[in-house]
Amino acid sequence: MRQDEFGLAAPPAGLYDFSAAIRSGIDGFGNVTDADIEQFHALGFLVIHNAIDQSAIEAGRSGIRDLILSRENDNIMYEAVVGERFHALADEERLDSVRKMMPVVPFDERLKTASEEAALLHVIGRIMGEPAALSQDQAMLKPPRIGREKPWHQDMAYFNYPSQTTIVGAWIALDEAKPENGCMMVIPGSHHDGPMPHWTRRDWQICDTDVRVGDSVAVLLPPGGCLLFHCLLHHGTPPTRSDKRRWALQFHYCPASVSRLPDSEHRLRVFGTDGVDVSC
Ligand SMILES: O=C(O)CCC(=O)C(=O)O
Repeated sequence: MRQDEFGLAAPPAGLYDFSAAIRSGIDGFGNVTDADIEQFHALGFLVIHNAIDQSAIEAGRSGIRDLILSRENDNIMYEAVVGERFHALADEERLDSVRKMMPVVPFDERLKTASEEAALLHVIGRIMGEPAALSQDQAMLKPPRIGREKPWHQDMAYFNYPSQTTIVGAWIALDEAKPENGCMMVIPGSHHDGPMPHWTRRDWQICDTDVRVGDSVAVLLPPGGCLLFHCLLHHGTPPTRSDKRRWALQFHYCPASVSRLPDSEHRLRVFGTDGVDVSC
């Protein structure tokens, strides 16, 4: 397996191809038309710019900042290259060492407010054909220079729900997200392929050789932009060596009438038994 400059497992060369990119988006949730909803079902995603305004962006950033700096927060996953040094870092270094926090909504009113944004819930409800309920919430961060990849995967491989459930992810950029600093990459229409086997490699992921790299598209987002995506859409994010921080909030919503399954038995049967005890 290839290694990166930190001695960690690296993606094969060419796994993230930035030659195709989406730079535009619908201007605000209020302008999502019925044709856009149909497009979501056809392509498995929708890009919205100005999904949240500047004050909501600032609120999201300060909510995340306060959680990272809180010494009582047990939900922090820091970069492997930082390791146990994390606990002794000064505040500014700490901010640029965290990869993920989950959950965040129960611990910060500003992030809870972001997850309950009425216009967002309304669009997701239109996609699902019924009211949406929050099922998972995360801060997804790529620290400058060291942010690791999230290999190609389907989010449904991490969720214990009946197979036909349409769970929708909302990935909201708090910083500009582009290929250099690890933006989201998607394979349009791949949700129609159904569940793919996942394997424990660099993560719980689709096998690198099963990724249709030539069909992939980078989704460039300005701060406040949002990618809505289907839980079976193939997606991932490349590693970053950029000096630019990439912070995002990620909320997953399920149809309010659907309940989580009591255990992972069904999910492992569908996606493969490597996935015991994983969380997205
Ligand atoms: O934000 C990232 O880097 C990865 C997000 C993602 O694809 C996920 O958590 O499912």
